[in-house]
Amino acid sequence: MLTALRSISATRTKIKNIIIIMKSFAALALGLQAVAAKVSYDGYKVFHIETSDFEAMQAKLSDIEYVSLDCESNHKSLEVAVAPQDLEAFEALGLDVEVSIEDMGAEIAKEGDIKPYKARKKARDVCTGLPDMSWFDSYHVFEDHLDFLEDLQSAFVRNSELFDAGLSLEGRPLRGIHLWGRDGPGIKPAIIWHATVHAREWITTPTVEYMAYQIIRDYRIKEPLITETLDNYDFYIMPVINPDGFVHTHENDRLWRKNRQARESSSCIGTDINRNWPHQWDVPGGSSTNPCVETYRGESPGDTPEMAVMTNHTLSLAESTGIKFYVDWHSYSQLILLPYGYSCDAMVKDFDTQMELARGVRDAIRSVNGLDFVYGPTCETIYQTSGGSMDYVYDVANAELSWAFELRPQSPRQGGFAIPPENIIPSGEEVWAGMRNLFANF
Ligand code: 0X9
Ligand code: ZN
Repeated sequence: MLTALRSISATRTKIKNIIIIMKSFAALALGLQAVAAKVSYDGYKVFHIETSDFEAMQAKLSDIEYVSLDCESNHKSLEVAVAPQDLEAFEALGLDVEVSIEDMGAEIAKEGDIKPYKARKKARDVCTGLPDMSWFDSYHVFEDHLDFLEDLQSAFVRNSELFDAGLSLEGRPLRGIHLWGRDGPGIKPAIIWHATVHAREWITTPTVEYMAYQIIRDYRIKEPLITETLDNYDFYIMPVINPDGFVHTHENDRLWRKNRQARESSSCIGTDINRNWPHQWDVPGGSSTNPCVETYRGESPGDTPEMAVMTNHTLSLAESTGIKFYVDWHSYSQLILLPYGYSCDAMVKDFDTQMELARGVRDAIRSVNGLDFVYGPTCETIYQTSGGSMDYVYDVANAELSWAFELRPQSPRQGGFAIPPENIIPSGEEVWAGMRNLFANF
């Protein structure tokens, strides 16, 4: 009997070992695959194409392998990164183009090394207990952003907590930090900031982290404006609301935008979460019904897992305390965007007040590093966007202000989505000045 048990247990151990070995091989294979699958943008050339017929131009480019880097257009132009092997075919089209970036790979290389965030407790600032500012010297992987947020929170334990609003499709947390003032949590109207819904917009993540850091630092030193602001509003800051896409930009494709959802109808992956909000979702012209396009809206309103998480979180705050101010942080092109996205005819009720506030923010931003941000309603200022965050949070969640920002740089010529990490602190400083100006005028 004992022998039988022993032999069963020995067999189990053997099986376990075999499984471990198999798993290791699988992991190795996956690892190799991940390495092998990483897209290189070396030699990709970025072109700016002016056009009076956006769709016809897209059709002309149908045989060319390119990545769409559109960001600033009224659909009067396209920004395309053309693969090196297709450059000849592209040039043969004889289009009237301008070169924005000679080599996309070189721009990505300028983003520098992704430094690990090992420091944690050891790298605290001795006075404030906050993480060391060296965090902002480089870009970081998703897991490190989770750790950084934890470290921020532990420097402000009595006035903050981390929250997971829910999980992404691949099971990663949509994590945020909730900050409150004198009267405790969940009483005052909400200020909600989302960043990195578009995975490749890397500057947005550390920029909002920088501002979270400033709020904590300023409240702790009793800086008057931030003390008053945090005593009157609760902040819910979520630096990465598209974690699967973000991980994909690190591991596979630096220029990935959407989430990582597969669809039965197509072999193309990914839904643009910022076209999936369940409000004015099917207004034609503001999104794509084609799963292969960067602005694919999904099969039905709100059918991404990330959206279920965000609407749930946003609506629960709308019902409990109300929402004072929402921002969806994007990059690039230096814009302050107001509702509406879905229509150029719809106008917010307090248009003049909002424009006045936006002008103040624009001026405050300019006063820091001299950068110009243009402000105005989204549809007119950038292009039509249906199923976008700001329209939902304004109309459905009844936020008093519901904006989007496009952070630095202004143009693709300056790197577009890929800008050196030396931009992180200046970006944080300028929009923080913008936010302070707004808080003073709320
Ligand atoms: O197209 C977008 O979603 C945003 N521009 S980006 O180049 N970063 O992709 C504009 C978003 C503005 N609209 C809303 N947030 N609704
Ligand atoms: Zn974006």
